[in-house]
Amino acid sequence: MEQTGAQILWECLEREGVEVVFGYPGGAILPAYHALVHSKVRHVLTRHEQGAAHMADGYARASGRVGVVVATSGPGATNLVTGLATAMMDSVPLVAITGQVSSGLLGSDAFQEVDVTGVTLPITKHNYLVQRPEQLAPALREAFALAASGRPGPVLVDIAKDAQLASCELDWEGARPTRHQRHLAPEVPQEQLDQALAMIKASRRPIILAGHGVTLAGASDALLRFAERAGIPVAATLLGLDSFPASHPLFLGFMGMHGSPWTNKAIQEADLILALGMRFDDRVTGDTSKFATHATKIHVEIDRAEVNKIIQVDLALNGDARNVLERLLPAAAPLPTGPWLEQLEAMKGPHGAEQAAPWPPTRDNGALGPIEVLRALFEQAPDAIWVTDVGQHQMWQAQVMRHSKPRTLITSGGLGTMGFSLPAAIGAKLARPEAEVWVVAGDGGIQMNSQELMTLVQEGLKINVAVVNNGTLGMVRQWQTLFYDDRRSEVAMANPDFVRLAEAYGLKGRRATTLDQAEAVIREARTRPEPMLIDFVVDPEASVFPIIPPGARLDDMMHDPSAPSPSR
Ligand SMILES: Cc1cc2nc3c(=O)[nH]c(=O)nc-3n(C[C@H](O)[C@H](O)[C@H](O)COP(=O)(O)OP(=O)(O)OC[C@H]3O[C@@H](n4cnc5c(N)ncnc54)[C@H](O)[C@@H]3O)c2cc1C
Ligand SMILES: Cc1ncc(C[n+]2csc(CCOP(=O)(O)OP(=O)(O)O)c2C)c(N)n1
Ligand SMILES: [Mg+2]
Repeated sequence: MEQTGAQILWECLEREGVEVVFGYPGGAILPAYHALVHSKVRHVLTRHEQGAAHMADGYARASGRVGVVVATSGPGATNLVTGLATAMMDSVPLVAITGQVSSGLLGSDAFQEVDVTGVTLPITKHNYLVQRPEQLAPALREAFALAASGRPGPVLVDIAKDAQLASCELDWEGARPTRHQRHLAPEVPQEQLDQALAMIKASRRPIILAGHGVTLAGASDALLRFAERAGIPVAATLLGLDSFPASHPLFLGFMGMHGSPWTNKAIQEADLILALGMRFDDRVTGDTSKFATHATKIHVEIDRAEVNKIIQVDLALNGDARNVLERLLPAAAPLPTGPWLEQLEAMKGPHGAEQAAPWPPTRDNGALGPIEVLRALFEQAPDAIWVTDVGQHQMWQAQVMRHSKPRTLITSGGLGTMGFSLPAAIGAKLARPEAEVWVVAGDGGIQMNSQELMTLVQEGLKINVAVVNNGTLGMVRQWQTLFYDDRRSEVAMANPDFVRLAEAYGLKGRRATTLDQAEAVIREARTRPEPMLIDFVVDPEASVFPIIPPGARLDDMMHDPSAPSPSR
């Protein structure tokens, strides 16, 4: 039976197991929206295509499944660009479907024509321009396979309007994907595993660096068993923070620019580094020429292009982190790491309960301390999914909260996209309806996609939104304070009344200016059935410490000059 390209599109999505897509209609994608009415796929109408892309991203990060976003040609498609780049940087599996002008008009500057495959070439894993209905199923099946296989990432399928309108028979079997096989995880040879085991066995001060790839590989359980069996402490990148239980005695905490001093120091003093699914981002290494110079380095990494890109390693295990760990496990034996673990415990001192050491919790000026707000949130909702925006509040969240399960921290790490959190949280809630979901955003970032509050209400989602409102672009202000003579250039922001803004959209709005109020409104937000936005009015002068100054060594951290001397 012949079907239109538009009908084939939705049937392919259904066969791929897609339950929900996030999108926004327009001229060149109208045939697809016409056919959508007969599809079982749920469509979430957003208020901006950027929001739709981040929702698909949040959906994917919370579930491990491929997120799907739909947009029209021209401005619809260009509005996806930031969302695609965000997903690309953090290895998130997405399929973006865009309408395109009819094939006969391509290249003519037709109404709402943009060369979307050209624009998105560097920010997608692959992309397709479909000009005939017969090309649709092969392109879509391959797009899903590519997005999810090997190192995940976004794939875009641009569909000319005439290909949506014309008809053909759907040949599902004939559209079986093959190209993704080149991206599948290579099998690590046994000799290399044996080499790794010998290196590990010879070490006395080993450390595991757990990254996002641990979660992507579903390797958290294997990591826990391996670390426990061998007695190796585990440090985490921002995107790896939820890959290992933070309350575990072997957990060393957050590494890198705003990580804890003992974690960074441990990396510098280690004699062996086992880096798992992390890509040595510059926020993680500090000065690369002085990074962990005493350590033998093993890198378990699925993407060969990441090996020896930033840090030269002694042994690369090019493959899947879970596969590698599960194959290492049977031969792993307890190492004599007792003295090393004792040394690390002593370095942590009394602050070891948190990922990092943000001293002091509150400046002594009577203002509500942002760190106290993050602590109060975490104390009341330790098992929630935390979806953070970008800036100081993002770093305090990472320092303070202690995740116990994978996929409970969703944040834009590599691109650092302000405006990410609210839409990503909507996607996360749709992926995990049973989970408690919180947004933690700055006053700047929440205004970058605040229109999605309406999507949240229209979809009837219970998500709470914490705005850490310091009345400023805090992270930029902090860099101006510390590294640009405290000259404050374009960082003070006039904000809307966030409580009334929330209420205009149909959420409950509350404000907290003291810790008592903060604790009470968090309690209220958690017990009310409807979504709530809380405006936490916090100290505008607080900075995130410790911090590695630009260009400095990993363990050459700057501490809060006003803080009491910590156990560094
Ligand atoms: C304001 C700000 C401050 C920041 N400060 C810090 C900081 O102090 N510390 C910090 O850590 N980060 C910080 N970041 C985040 C940082 O920029 C990076 O995003 C982060 O360090 C990347 O972590 P990652 O390498 O674990 O994850 P990714 O960048 O997602 O890399 C994952 C790696 O795992 C690989 N992989 C994927 N799947 C598998 C698999 N199945 N098996 C094996 N490998 C796999 C991928 O190929 C990739 O190389 C900050 C970000 C912002 C916005
Ligand atoms: C889209 C985008 N534009 C600019 C930046 C640069 N930037 C990084 S943090 C930051 C300030 C964020 O301010 P706010 O959302 O209020 O959070 P705070 O740092 O105050 O917690 C800016 C402007 C960015 N990361 N993303
Ligand atoms: Mg702010």
